[in-house]
Amino acid sequence: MEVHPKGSRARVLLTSVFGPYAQDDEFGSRAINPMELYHNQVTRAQGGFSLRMFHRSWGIMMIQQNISAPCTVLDFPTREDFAREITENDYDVIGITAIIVNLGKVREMCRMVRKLSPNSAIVIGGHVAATPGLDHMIDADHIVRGEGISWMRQYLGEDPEKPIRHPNIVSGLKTRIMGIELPEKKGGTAATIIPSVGCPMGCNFCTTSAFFGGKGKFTNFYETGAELYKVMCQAEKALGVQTFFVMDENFLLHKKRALELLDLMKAGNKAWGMAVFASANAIRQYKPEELVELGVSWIWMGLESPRSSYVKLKGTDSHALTHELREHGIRVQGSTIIGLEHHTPDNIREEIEYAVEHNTDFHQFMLYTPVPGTPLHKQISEEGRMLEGIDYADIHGQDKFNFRHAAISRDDSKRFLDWAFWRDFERNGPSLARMCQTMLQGWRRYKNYPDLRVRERFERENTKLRTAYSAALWAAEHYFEKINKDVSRQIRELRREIAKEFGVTARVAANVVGPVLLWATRREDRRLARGVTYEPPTILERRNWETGKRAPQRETATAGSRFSPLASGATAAAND
Ligand code: B12
Ligand code: SF4
Repeated sequence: MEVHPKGSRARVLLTSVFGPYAQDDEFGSRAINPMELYHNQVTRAQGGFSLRMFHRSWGIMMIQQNISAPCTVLDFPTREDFAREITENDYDVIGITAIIVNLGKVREMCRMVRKLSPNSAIVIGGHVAATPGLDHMIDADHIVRGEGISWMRQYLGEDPEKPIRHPNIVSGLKTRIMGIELPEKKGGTAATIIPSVGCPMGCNFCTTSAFFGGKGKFTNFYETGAELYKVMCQAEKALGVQTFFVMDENFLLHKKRALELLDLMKAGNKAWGMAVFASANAIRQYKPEELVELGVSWIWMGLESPRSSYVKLKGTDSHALTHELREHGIRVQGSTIIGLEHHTPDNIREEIEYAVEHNTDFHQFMLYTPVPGTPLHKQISEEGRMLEGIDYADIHGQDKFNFRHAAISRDDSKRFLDWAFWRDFERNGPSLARMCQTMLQGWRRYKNYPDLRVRERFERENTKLRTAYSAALWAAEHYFEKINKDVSRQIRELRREIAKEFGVTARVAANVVGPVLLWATRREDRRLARGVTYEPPTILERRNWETGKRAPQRETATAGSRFSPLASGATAAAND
């Protein structure tokens, strides 16, 4: 493999694609595809109750942490920010991370680099690299498919096998719900931990699995529970966290590692909480008490469809599993696919109804979408069913089909998808209220549990039940009076149960702060109706920079920067 002539002395910029994102533009931003996990694909029909937050570009953070070259990470720049950064500094290597929807932006950024920083080598990584024929669509020097840390280390002449150093990552930023932006205090947000990339289950539509080798393959950064424990202790110390967002496509599948971690948590007296992704077959390997002891407080699980034949769901009654997990205080985020091959206009409503009946705390709906690089894309292409002329920017599963479905038209695919989101909200109420119900159930079951760590975690997590969440429930109850009286009544009962459990504090919080939250939620609804959108802050972080720092060598391309560059590890977040 080619090694950069400057090796580890090369100055490297790693950047995500430019925003703003939540708008329609010629570079591929789409209003329907904002840079927000929950609002984009989970709670988008929940109006002011939608959970809004941003997540950093973890892939490039991981790479930055694991090379010894002077390296800048530029996250969520505007075009002007990007132009300024590559003009004010001499970068030898400019790495751009992107997924397929953002191909148009990658093309534009390559064009800008050739013009503003012609001596830089351009490296493209992330899922966009799976696009067939990408090398003819953009002007880049290297297109990297799959795992990027080892690639970049090799490219810089470093040892690709060195142990992986984990960056300290605050999982979400600028969280907003019910019209209020939550204060960001140290330790208040979970830390993201990335134990692996890829997933060996190899579901036919899954891009993450396909990108890192497909069925049976994945890359483990931390093989053992002990390695993971060390990384978590490091994050606990640096970020002051007790909760972790474990970004592993199927964390519970690796039971030996999870149980070793549990032993160490017990020995170290760690009352940690964990949000994980896991398939049903992986979850069923554990007793609920084992999951609770491991700190699992949130599981993202694929439900797909009652008639799908995915191995991960074989033999699972997903309704019963969801119910059981919630009874143990584990919040469930379900994920259902709309537009599977067997769906028809006649059965789809019934299938959506079945999905909604799970009454998960959160529910993601996505269109069945053949994405380049997956077995599904190969199959549908061979069958001649891929639609021509669909912009890559529109292949994100939240708009319309990108293939010819046997029974459902493109326009109907969107109508059914939108209906699924709406129906889940109308029938089950705001996710926030469902979450409170799960938390209360968990508290009642585990408040006297023999393992002190478990009691401590529930105590910690449930502090909010008696304060902010009681107020939020008061607001939700009154908000839903006009939408669904039944849901409103259920929320009132839940609020009363919480008050019974936690006494006067919960009642006062509900009655005093509740009306304020109701007002703020309605105000947020009006803002959203006016078309207000949210954008992530631009962030710039430098590492090993002292050796690579240079005085600006060219004129800046644009006036005024919206971020302030800070040295290693510091975060500048100054949008607007
Ligand atoms: C966090 C996340 C997000 C965040 C994005 C935050 C951000 N800053 O971009 C949010 C929630 C906003 C998001 C949104 C969307 N996402 Co998303 N997201 C993820 C998720 C869950 C984790 C990504 C991650 O950090 N993984 C861990 C890191 C370490 O892995 P990685 O990013 O792949 O990086 C590795 C390599 O790819 C490579 N690499 C990455 N970048 C670079 C750069 C260089 C230079 C090099 C050399 C190598 C390299 O090296 C890294 C280490 O090995 C993935 C699923 C997953 N498990 O990966 C989906 C995923 C990336 N998202 C996906 C999609 C489709 C979307 C949405 C379109 C969703 C939608 N409509 O519902 C939107 C698009 C938003 C937008 N406007 O761009 C798809 C991408 C599909 C594809 N083939 O392009 C994925 C794979 C999920 C899936 N299976 O469908 N997402
Ligand atoms: S179990 Fe989930 S992450 Fe794994 S291949 Fe299937 S869809 Fe992808």
